[in-house]
Amino acid sequence: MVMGPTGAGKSTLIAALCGSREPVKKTESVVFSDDAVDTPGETFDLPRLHFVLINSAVNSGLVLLVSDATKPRFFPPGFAKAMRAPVIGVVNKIDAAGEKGIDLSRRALKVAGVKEIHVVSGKGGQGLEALKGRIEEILGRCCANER
Ligand SMILES: Nc1nc2c(ncn2[C@@H]2O[C@H](COP(=O)(O)OP(=O)(O)O)[C@@H](O)[C@H]2O)c(=O)[nH]1
Ligand SMILES: [Mg+2]
Repeated sequence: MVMGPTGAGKSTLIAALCGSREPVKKTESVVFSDDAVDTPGETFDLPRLHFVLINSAVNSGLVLLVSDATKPRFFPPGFAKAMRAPVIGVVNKIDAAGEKGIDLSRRALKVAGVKEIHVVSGKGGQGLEALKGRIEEILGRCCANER
């Protein structure tokens, strides 16, 4: 399951990890597919909707918490600890971010209680192989079908 602020690149990241060529559209609801559970950023941006994320994640084996390094924002302290599944932090959009943004994103994820952090670009492809390897280690697979 993938969660994080609106526009952080969550849907683009799922498409890149799973080799989808479909154009990425705005995510209007929690979308359960064979590959992953994608979530609208609004469920993250509005703290009163955090229960949606926590409930939707109960059957997930892994949560990716995505931070946009071009627009780093702090997460609620300890947010990751509300999840039953292990949480991997993803610093995204490093193709377009500077060192400072990447560093702030890392710090934001740490404040959220995340221990393991991957630094990637869903669009440019940097870091995706390593992230995919970790997902496979934890879940036994990354995507439903390698396309
Ligand atoms: N530069 C850059 N832009 C990205 C990256 N990933 C996504 N975007 C752009 O960020 C915007 C939001 O992406 P989307 O995947 O819909 O974000 P979501 O709301 O988190 O699902 C789109 O305009 C994407 O093209 C990335 O790795 N680098
Ligand atoms: Mg989306």
